[in-house]
Amino acid sequence: MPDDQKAIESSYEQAKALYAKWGVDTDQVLDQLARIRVSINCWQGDDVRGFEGSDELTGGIQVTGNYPGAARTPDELRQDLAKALSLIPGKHKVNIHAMYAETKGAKADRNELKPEHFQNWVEWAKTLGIGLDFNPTYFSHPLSDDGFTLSHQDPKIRQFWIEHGIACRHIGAYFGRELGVPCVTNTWVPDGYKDLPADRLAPRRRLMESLDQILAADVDTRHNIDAVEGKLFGIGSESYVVGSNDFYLAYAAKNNVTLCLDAGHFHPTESIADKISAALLFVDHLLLHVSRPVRWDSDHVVVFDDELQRIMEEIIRSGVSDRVFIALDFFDGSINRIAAWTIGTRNTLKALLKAMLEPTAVLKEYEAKGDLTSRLALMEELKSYPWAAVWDYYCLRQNVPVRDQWLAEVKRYEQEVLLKR
Ligand code: RNT
Ligand code: ZN
Repeated sequence: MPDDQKAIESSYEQAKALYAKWGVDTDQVLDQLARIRVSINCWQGDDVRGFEGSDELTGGIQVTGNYPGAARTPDELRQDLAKALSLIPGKHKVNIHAMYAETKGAKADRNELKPEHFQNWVEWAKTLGIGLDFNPTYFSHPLSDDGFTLSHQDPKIRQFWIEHGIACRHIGAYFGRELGVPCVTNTWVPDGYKDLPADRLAPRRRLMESLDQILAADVDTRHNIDAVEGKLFGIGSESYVVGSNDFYLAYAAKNNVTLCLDAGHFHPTESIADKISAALLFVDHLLLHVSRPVRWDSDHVVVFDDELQRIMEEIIRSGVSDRVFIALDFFDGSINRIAAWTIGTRNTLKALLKAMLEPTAVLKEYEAKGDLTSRLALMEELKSYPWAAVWDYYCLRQNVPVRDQWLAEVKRYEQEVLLKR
């Protein structure tokens, strides 16, 4: 056994003993962590370009940076994703968008997309034992150029997008059926105004009616789970977003669909962590877009910050990990894109692990007894407990690089693959 491995194992044993004193079984925690699938956003790999030949990203989202090596083809994107997945412990999901269809040269507009256009993705996912999630693409298309899609005042344009939404739900069900892991199909539309609207109501009513039509299509809910994602503002929709959080919270509760909370889509001091327990009393499932807002941007690579830890703590403390789908949503073109995936996903898993290692029962007991001093004292002391030793051991056991060792692998891949593109 190499020295390094011995050191990791003995640190783990020490950590295990410390957590055991609080009644936490670290072995069990690692089994629990291994059962969680994080949905990794494919669009980090190609700067949200897709394979439709369009160079322009619209919809009020933006990627900056021109780090070399962005994936240009489906095969390159899958190869890069597979590389990232090999550096991340556990079995996960990959989240794709309708614009990543492969129509093999045939013309298929967004409303004509079919499962067969995603067959390569499914076959690839099967070989890796991962699941797929899906998103209709309501941006980067001529019929979204004036900033409206499902809430457009022109019924023909609305109809086009409704058809797209329905097509995507069928594709989602195909993913779920083929892969044996339900697919979450998430609807986000960019619709909104840069400046003050005279009518806030009518577009919202149209959005509601369009969603009703999309969801009325008969799709097997065992394989496809529908989610809706709101937003506070986008670039070019600063004054008004049709699909706001209030709109979707009410819509999801009333129609029993999954509510998507994107960490970057709220006022700066508002935290999605606090929304989880509130929303889950009224909807069955939540989808999280784990992201990091920085000033006006909502999509920086996820780092191990307080917000990330609060989100994961809420999921674990409330015991709702089977009702919350965890997906990532960020895009940074200024750093190595495989590193971006690896950093963001490993951080998400670390925060989950740290939350799972918490003796929550003890904290809740202090709280019930009114001993808020002990509650705060233990919460703070736990921050410096050796959870990182448990993480290192998990990586070792899952056969992925321990600590920063993954970086050398990414650098090698950059030399051998990315810089040759
Ligand atoms: C945009 C939303 C949405 C997108 C992806 C690409 O503000 O967050 O989730 O980021 O669908
Ligand atoms: Zn999002």
